[in-house]
Amino acid sequence: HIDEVVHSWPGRLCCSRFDEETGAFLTIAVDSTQRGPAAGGTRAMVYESFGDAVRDATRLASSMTSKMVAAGLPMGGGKSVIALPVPRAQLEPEVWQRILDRHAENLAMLNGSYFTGPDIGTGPADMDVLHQRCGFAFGRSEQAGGPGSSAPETAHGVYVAVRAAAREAGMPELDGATVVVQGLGAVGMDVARRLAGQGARLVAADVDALACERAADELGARIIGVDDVLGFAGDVFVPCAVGNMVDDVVASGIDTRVVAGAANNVLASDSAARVLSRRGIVYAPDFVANGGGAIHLIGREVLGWGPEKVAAKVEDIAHTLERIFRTARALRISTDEAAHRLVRESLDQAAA
Ligand code: NAI
Ligand code: PHE
Ligand code: K
Repeated sequence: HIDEVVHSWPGRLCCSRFDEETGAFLTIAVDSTQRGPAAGGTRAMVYESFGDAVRDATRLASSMTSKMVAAGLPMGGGKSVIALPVPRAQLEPEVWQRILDRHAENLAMLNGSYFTGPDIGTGPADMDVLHQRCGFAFGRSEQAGGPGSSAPETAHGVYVAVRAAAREAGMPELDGATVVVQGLGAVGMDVARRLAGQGARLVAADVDALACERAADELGARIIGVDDVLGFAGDVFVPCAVGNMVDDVVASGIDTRVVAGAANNVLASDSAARVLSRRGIVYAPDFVANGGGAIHLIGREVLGWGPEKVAAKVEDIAHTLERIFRTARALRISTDEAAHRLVRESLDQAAA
């Protein structure tokens, strides 16, 4: 596994540390610092192997580079992955605090070439701790002087992306459209609420029964099994759980006209993008659709923007996507290839 990572990742630095006392394996990947210090969240979850954790960190770090470029933010891409011995919810609080201490030491060692933030398994309260220990963390709680959770602006951006992709697929309105939401966490639930507000019919799945209950009660969502969500017939598929869900086989079975969501690295391979494209499914590239969180964190904490400016920049995701859709149509390439092409052009221009 490590071999595969080393040979295929074009990034700058990937460093790992095993903490014997807690059994946590901590990795930080810095993909690029070309445009500014690297930034990207800390993901804390259970992995099948340490190799999987390193691979996730490096791929997610590269996606952060693309996300920053696509959103026009003056930052590079990085990511932290903490492979936990048991799920976060089952960790004793002292054990988690010790893991955060180790992570803060690692961040301090990178000394500002990389700033972290929240991701799956971490939130503003953890950023409060990391910031207090070492300073290199975005997304502190408002009580601690930070801008608060990135999830609402991420959800705002995903909503904008769903609307733009639906327009491209010939659906100017979502009233009565069937929208299939995978994952009802901080982002998924918020997106679902915004779509329900537009009259969409919600179909949703989550491994967490409580989250499903809330979506059914509050939003009238029809709840389906987590294994049924990927091929469910509808108009829009909104992945808001974990990544690597859509490989070539899944892409061949997706039964919606649009795929637009929050999950980072939703496509397991480049070829999955081509399968979707061949089937006429409009895919909003993940690193564009889910840029709202980065715009919120970097906008508020690096660029000094207020909430209104952040919201306006998040609305611009629609224009970025329209440009990508036009390029894909003109060059007869997938939207994912078109998005990567725009990122490469922008990086090359800056380097020239
Ligand atoms: P979260 O942890 O609050 O929610 C994820 C939800 O997915 C949880 O409710 C979980 O139970 C559910 N889930 C996990 N595996 C599942 C499965 N196999 N099927 C169905 N549901 C499953 O995380 P959050 O913040 O909502 O993020 C969602 C996704 O969006 C993640 O992939 C994250 O990396 C990405 N993202 C989040 C941003 C943010 O600002 N929060 C920004 C950009 C991307
Ligand atoms: N983890 C989120 C993302 O993937 C939010 C984030 C953005 C965290 C930028 C840190 C820096 O976009
Ligand atoms: K989180």
